[in-house]
Amino acid sequence: MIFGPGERGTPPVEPLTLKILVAGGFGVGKTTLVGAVSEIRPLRTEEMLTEAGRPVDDLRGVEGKRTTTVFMDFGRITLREDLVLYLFGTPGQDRFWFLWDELATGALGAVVLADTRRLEDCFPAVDYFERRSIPFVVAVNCFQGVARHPVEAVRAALDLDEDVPVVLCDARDRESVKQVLIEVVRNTMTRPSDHRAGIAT
Ligand SMILES: Nc1nc2c(ncn2[C@@H]2O[C@H](COP(=O)(O)OP(=O)(O)O)[C@@H](O)[C@H]2O)c(=O)[nH]1
Ligand SMILES: [Mg+2]
Repeated sequence: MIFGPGERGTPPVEPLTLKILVAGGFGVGKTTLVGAVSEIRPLRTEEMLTEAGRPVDDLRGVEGKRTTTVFMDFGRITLREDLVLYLFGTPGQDRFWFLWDELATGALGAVVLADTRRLEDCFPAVDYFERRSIPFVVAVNCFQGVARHPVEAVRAALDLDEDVPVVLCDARDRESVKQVLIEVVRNTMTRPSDHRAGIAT
């Protein structure tokens, strides 16, 4: 026998790969979340943050430096053998919004991370995905392990549609983040969306 019993009659399938964005305000835990679940060494952005701290004018004339779709976190997680997610953490600083459109291309779904102490920080991300009809899940990062506000209060404060899931998570915890991502996939798959066309296999 060339093939093992489990492989008989089941040709190997190329996994479905989905591009997922991770957005939210500065310091809300995006880098932490991507790092918690990624199977590949996450591309860190510390050096970019240094870059970000410079006066904007400093970037003039050195546009070459912006090769940097690197102004973001990147990670990969195999949710199932046939389902792989590529995670792209979006930059939190307003001045990098010009990168978002490029980043959003082909994105099937998104996580908007929220910190209930600074809920307003995620308004721009919520707006952005609503306007582009990219299905998203709001994940409340429970700093100190506690939900300060019930999920329904967060929903009301963000004025979310009924069909936008709001979940609680700990961005440092792999299992917790996995649950969030499973919710993102479920939310993406159950919604008819033009973005489905962006699925790459
Ligand atoms: N206590 C606690 N700290 C967190 C949590 N998530 C992130 N942090 C910390 O918050 C800070 C900002 O997180 P980071 O992932 O860099 O935020 P980003 O700007 O959204 O990428 C870091 O020092 C993290 O260690 C959390 O769930 N609980
Ligand atoms: Mg970060």
